Amino acid sequence: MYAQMVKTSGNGVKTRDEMSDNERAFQDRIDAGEKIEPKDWMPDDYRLTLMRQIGQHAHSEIVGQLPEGNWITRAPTLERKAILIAKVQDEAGHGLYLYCAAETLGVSRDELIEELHAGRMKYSSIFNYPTLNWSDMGAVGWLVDGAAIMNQVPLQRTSYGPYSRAMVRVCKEESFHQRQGYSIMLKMATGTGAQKAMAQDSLNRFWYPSLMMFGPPDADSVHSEQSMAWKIKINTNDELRQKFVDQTIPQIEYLGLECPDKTVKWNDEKSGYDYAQPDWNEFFNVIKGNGPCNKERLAARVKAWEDGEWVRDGLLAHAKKKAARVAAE
Ligand code: BYC
Repeated sequence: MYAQMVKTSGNGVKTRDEMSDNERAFQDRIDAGEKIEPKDWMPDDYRLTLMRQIGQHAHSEIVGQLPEGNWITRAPTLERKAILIAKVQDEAGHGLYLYCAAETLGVSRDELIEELHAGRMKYSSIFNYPTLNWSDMGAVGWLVDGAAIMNQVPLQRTSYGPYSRAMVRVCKEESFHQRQGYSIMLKMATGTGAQKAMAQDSLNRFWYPSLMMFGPPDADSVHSEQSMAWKIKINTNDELRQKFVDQTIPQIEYLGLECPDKTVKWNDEKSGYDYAQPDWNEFFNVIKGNGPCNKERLAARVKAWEDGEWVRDGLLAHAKKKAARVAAE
């Protein structure tokens, strides 16, 4: 159902005159800042846009466990290991809240997972880059979770009730993730020369991919206009990217590291930094499935799903037996 319906979405923003009575009343509720709840009437495209965005967000959380999970066994201390396990576990929880929010729109979790495994649904481009050493755990927490929060804080005000409520909890946990990442970076950047060089190398590799997390430039963003009219998105991709750069440059300076973008310069007029765009050809290539780790990530998810079949079967068999017992009483 998801795949068939998505083909019909993305038809552009309707003017008030083009809207049906239902659509006009719906837009009025959005404009008045009301939350839309699962049983309320909503335009098909609103439902589809949310299924796509929340579904892809859920997939990002689950796939996002892989690059960090890779380092649990090699964390340098017991404390760092415990923190990393907690963080990776949080991501599973975020995936769960988001799949549940998507289910309230009428798409099952199994269906969304099938779409992911078939390569028809996306997940965040960032997770197609490898984590090569321990300081990458710092860069991921600091930059990747930092970019995620920048995007998710406004989403707490998104118009769809279940999504906005899921975001409240996710944001609280993400801010802990961001701090644990910065704490690793601080330790590395103030350590030995070799450790500082590792921190710099991680920043160099994760800077541009982090900027890509906010999506293509506004001029190339197909969904932004309609999503913003429906308050599914609160800010444009470029607005959030700018806020991220403005927040991160002073943090780089505090670490005593160098921004890989040598053109970064404070601009008094716009009260923000001017910065270089990432390579957008690379981004489009990554989201088409051709990034450094796309195949590996998807293969890991498919294997986990297949390996877990006996658990799902066992739970279903148990539920069936229990229901039969209750019925016989
Ligand atoms: N990666 O019209 P646009 C996290 C796609 S990670 C892949 O601007 P939209 C975490 C886009 O889907 C963050 N694909 O789209 C952190 C569309 O293709 P489709 C996850 C991308 O939806 C640490 C096409 O490009 N967060 O949380 O208006 C550990 C055109 O783009 C990307 C969310 O998902 C990308 N970076 O705006 C674990 C937040 N960017 O779908 C986990 C919620 C764009 O038509 N999502 N595309 O085939 C959003 O806010 C929006 O969906 C985006 C994109 C800003 C990402």
